[in-house]
Amino acid sequence: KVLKVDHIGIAVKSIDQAQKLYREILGLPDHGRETVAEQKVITAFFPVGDTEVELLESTAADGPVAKFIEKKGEGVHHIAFRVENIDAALEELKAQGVQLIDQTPRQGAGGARIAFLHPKATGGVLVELCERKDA
Ligand code: CMX
Repeated sequence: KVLKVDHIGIAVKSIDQAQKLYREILGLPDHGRETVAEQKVITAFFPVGDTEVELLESTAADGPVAKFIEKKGEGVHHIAFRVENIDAALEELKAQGVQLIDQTPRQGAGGARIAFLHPKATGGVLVELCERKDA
């Protein structure tokens, strides 16, 4: 079951630059930075109501976010849906024949368990499933 939009991921060249808008101009609280080394990104979370904006900056020229910006420019990178049980959600999607990038969950920012659906199955939008212990 999808509970809500957990966060919207936005690919930026520089979190330091982009945070000016989110923190200083829009006045959103800043939940700090976290490096997800395995995915070669630094993330910055800004809560908005009961969801969050996640800025993503690449830590390497060959990282997925750097490649995304090279191809499409800065912009919305993914939408993450919070699910109750990510293992059950993935099994259900597999049973329905939905193409996945991740067959099993991996570690996301903030200790979440995450998995990506293939953009081919979602009309070109990268969709992430996300399970958090604090749900
Ligand atoms: N939006 C739309 N399409 C995308 C996409 C995006 N953000 N990222 C990749 N794609 C497309 C690619 O263009 C490619 O399409 P084609 O097959 O037509 O060329 C296809 O999806 C597969 O992409 P890929 O890069 O070849 O596949 P990988 O398995 O190597 O990587 C992915 C896919 C999505 C995991 C990776 O690109 C990515 O974005 N990883 C970073 C994830 C991230 O943001 N991590 C931080 C998360 C922290 C958190 O949210 O908790």
